[in-house]
Amino acid sequence: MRIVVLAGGIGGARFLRGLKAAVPQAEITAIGNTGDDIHLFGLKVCPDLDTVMYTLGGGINEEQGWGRADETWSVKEEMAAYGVGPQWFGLGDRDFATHIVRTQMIGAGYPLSAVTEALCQRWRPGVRLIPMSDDRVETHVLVDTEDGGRKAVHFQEYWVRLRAAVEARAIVPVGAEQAKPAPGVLEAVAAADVVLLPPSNPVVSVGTILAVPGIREAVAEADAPVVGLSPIVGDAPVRGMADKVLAAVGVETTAAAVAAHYGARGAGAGSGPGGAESGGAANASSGSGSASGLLDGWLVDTVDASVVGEVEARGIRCRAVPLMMTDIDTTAAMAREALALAEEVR
Ligand code: GDP
Ligand code: FO1
Ligand code: CA
Repeated sequence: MRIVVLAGGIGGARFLRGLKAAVPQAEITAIGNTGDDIHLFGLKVCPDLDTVMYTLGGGINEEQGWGRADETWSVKEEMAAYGVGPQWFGLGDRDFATHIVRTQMIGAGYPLSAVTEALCQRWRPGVRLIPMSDDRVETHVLVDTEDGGRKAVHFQEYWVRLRAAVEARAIVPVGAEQAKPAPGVLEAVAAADVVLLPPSNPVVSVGTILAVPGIREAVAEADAPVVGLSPIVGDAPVRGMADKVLAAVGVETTAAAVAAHYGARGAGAGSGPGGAESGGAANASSGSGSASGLLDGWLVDTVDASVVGEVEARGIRCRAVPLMMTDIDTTAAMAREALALAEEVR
């Protein structure tokens, strides 16, 4: 079975780990979000790709969910001693090596997809990890300034330095419109037996991937069923800042509203990406020109069972099952439920 997953960082990575355990024989392609990428200290850092690679390859700091296990911080301390920042972004020594290899290869002319493949030869994540694009895309967040104006900050600055404590007015995936899907992305979606939207951030992870022209259309038109798992449980993101960035695109923080945002396949996208009601917010996914939504099926957590009828009324098959990724077994059970729902709607 060929499974394609549009993956962000922690949510995507943990789901993929459960999916691998659930269907060890499957050929899994993870299409990774690169909108979180940032250039620091002259190096290219790809947080979501690395989170997937380290999580599946056994190198992740489990408690944190990002960065390397057994990390040390000498390089960062030495940089600070030279007065070179930023201090607010935690790059550890082991992680630095990844960014040095990546930046060196890009400097030598290799595209990010080839670099990612090379890095994965060490980590052997057991899935094919492809960045959404080889072209540079950077998610920026529009925030208010003290003098009553607005400014755009890099997503990492919004999340890590500002701790998402200020309101996000709009989300802008800078460069997405000009970006092309990386080699293999559209082919993988077209050849898939199932496409899964994991419990990743619907705006700054999945939304950014879908903002690369061609990817959203490929998913909407895939022969395979498309099933998503809600990243919102009990009207709250389990972790992270999904509530803040959903508000920026005019979507409520509920499992039902996220389903409506993605929209039903074959129907108008409702409030969702590319839909007429996307509110003019500069969300990644607006303006694609495609009328169709994305979902055939949607899983919500059992605490959100009351929204099943509302989601089904939109033409999306919906089931309520436990969606907390507490360990690999519970996550594998989630993956099996998603695949069972895909069979139901096929
Ligand atoms: P990021 O790039 O590290 O932010 O990770 P993703 O975009 O892949 O996933 C982040 C999203 O995962 C957050 O919006 C959370 O709501 C969601 N999430 C994290 N842990 C869980 C979980 O155990 N269950 C569910 N359903 N969602 C989760
Ligand atoms: N998240 C933090 O909250 N603080 C950090 O200092 C930080 C550093 C960092 C370095 C490398 C990396 O791959 C990820 C890192 N993250 C850090 C996580 C990252 O900012 C975000 O969680 C994701 O980009 C959100 O999608
Ligand atoms: Ca991310």
